[in-house]
Parts: sequence; C-alpha cells; structure tokens
Amino acid sequence: MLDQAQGNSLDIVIMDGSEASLFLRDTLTIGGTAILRGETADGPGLGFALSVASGLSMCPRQLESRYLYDRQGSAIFDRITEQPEYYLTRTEAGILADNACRIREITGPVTLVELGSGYSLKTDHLLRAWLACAPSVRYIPVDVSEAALCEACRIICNLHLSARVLGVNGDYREAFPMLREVSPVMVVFLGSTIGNFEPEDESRFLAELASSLSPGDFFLLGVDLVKEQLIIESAYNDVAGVTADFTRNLFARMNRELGSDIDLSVVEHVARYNPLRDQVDIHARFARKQIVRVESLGKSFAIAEGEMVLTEISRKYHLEACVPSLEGFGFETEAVFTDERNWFALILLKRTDSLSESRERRT
Ligand code: AVJ
Repeated sequence: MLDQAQGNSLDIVIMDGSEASLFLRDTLTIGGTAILRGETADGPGLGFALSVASGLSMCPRQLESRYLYDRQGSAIFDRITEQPEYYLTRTEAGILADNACRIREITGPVTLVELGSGYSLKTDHLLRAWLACAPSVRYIPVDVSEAALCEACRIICNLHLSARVLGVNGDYREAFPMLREVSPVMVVFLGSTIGNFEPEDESRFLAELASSLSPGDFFLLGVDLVKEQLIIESAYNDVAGVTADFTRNLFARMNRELGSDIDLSVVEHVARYNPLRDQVDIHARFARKQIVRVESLGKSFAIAEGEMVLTEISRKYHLEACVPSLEGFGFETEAVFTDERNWFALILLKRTDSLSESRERRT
C-alpha cells in the first residue's frame, strides 16, 4: 500500500499490481473504493523522458498526446470544456442526459468501465440512470492522471454511497485484461477521445477491445462529427486562450519533470482543421530557437525558429463511414444518438457472438 487518502466516508487505497486482482473482486463485490496503479501510470519513471526523446527525434517532430494529461493538464482540459467555443463536452452531455435511461434499458445492469474518465463529470448521467434501476452500480474509471482519477472516485463515492468504484490508474490497455472478469460490461469511451488516435492506432485499439470483450458486452463510443470548418477550428482556438495553455503545459511539464529548460514564452499554439483528413492538427510553434534538454537521458534537441512540433490530432467522423467500420471489428450497432444539430454522436455497440466472421469481412 503506497498511499492512503480520506474521502468523506470511504478510503481510497492506492496499490500496485500484486494486490490488484484480489482487490478487484473485493471492492466490486463487498463495496468501497480503490485505485489500482498500473504499470503505465504516470509518475516518476522513464516513460515520459523516453517518449519525448523519441518524438523529438522524429521528422517532423511529434509528441504523444497522452502526456498532455498530468495533474495540471487535466485541470486545464476541464477548463477547456467550459469554454463557449468548445461545443463537444456540452453537446455530448446533453445527449447522455437525454438518453441514459434508454441506454440502461438496452444494456441491463452491466458494470461500467470508462476509458479516459478524467473527472468523470459526464458519466454521472449514466450512474444516475443505473442507480434509478437498481440499488447499486459497479463503476471502473480508467485514467493516466492519478490526480484526476482520485478526485473523480472521491466525488462519485460521496455522491452515490452505494456505488462500487474501482479506479484504474494507467492507460486503456491496462483495463483490457479485466474486462472478461467483470462481464457483463459496457465500456464507455466518451468525448471523441478516440479521435486522438492515428487511424492505425485506432484500428489496433478497436481490435484489442473487441477481443477483450465477451459476446453480448456493450461499447458506448462518443464521436465528434464533421461539420463546418469554422465551428471546429474555433473550438480549438478559444479566445480566452485556455487551449493554448493546454498545449503549452506539455512543455511546462517537460520543464518540471525532465529539466528541459524551455522558455515557455516562445511556445505558440497552432490548431488548424485539415478538411482533407477530417482532423484538427495541433502544433506548438517555436517562435525562437530553443535547446530542449532531457536530463535523465543526457540528450538535447535543437528546435529551430519557426519549427512546429505536433502535440495532438483530433479526428472528426462521418457516421455513414464510422458505423460500418466499427461493425467490421466485431460489433453490432444497437443505437445511435445525436443532438438536434447533428454535431456529435453517441454510438451504442454490442460485441457480436464471434469475431471470426467480422475479421473476414475486413480483409
Ligand atoms: C479529449 C481528445 C477529446 O480532441 O477535442 C481539446 C482534447 N485538445 N482541445 C479533443 C483537446 C484541445 C480533446 N479530447
């Protein structure tokens, strides 16, 4: 046991792998709250340093977007979701509020596993719908940010005393082996976070997810839909500059954790929509040349004046293409929910009985 924090009426226990599997059963059957710290959890370690060094060696340079979400980054992202230009969260929350009970009718009393849960704010619509139908709910949020995850678990347990919450601190893959044990389950992946993946990574993710789920399990996916360029671009260029702070925080984090010594005033946020690829490309543009150090590896990188470092992509979807492609990985579409402007969609999928026939269809 590494750390213990007091919640209102429940303890949050942070533990590592060896105790994890035992606790998974206990927490979810007896009740209570726990956080499992997985191997891919953030924290002291070489993961970030190695990722930065490899990304800055690429041409053009690019950094892994998962590292945007440290304690500070998760808090800044939370402020992004409140900006008037950032329609995604608000729109998705509305769709969830309107349809959570309908979703629960379709799925029955399944365990909820949320990937990239952050502060779990939108998920409350689902938890309420689940608790309206049964005395308890099992909820497993998964997030790389320990700070956001602990906060989320604490809030949910104080709000819903009968909820059985098990936080998993790590990346999505960490949760995949657990899915079989907690089936019947609905994996929830909101916010169009899937749009952060390059197409190949998205395919690998969907294939791994489908094979980790049992037949009859559910997958609820939020996707941002293709729309007028100006609306999308504004969402990633809010006038208050919160998204710019979010991008800059990645370099602030490098200063904090890697001793990079970057002058943050030269880091500019550039977010542009590429309609040919249906994606927003988010870059940090260096207004002046910088030497970026990764102390623990004894490496330095010279970034030229005007150079752009890709920090994130955010892909947008056409429902007509997205739904059949998802089905190709071994899912059946149960329902598609959208808002009245058709800006965002929640797709409810069910794992098919076998994966073999769908694999054939894809090749
Ligand atoms: C959390 C990945 C869905 O792509 O819209 C928002 C991240 N970055 N503004 C998105 C983000 C800049 C966000 N996702």
